[in-house]
Amino acid sequence: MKIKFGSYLTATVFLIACCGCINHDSTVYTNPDRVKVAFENESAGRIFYETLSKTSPTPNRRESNTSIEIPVVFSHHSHVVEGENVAFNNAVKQCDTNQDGIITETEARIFAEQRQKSPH
Ligand SMILES: [Ca+2]
Repeated sequence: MKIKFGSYLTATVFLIACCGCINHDSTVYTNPDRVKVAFENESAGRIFYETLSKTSPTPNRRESNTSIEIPVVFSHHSHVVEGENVAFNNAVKQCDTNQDGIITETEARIFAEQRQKSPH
């Protein structure tokens, strides 16, 4: 009986010692280069940038958290923060419907209407 008690005690101490044994926290900042884009005219650029500034996600909405845990043994927490360029690149991708690298005034107006209906 003494041996069994000793084994349980050793196992309990081992498990307590291993709590959070492997713990990894990371914060990743992503801010890729802005995609190159041209505007058909000044009005197209103005409409695009005004719409982007009004509907761009706030910094808090550009963050995501991921956690992976195996109780007692392993835990990993990842925090991803997206920079301003991510929102810009997504807006260009949405706005430049024919993907020719030039945003026309028509595309900018359609983009503005879409963003007004569904901001993000
Ligand atoms: Ca285009």
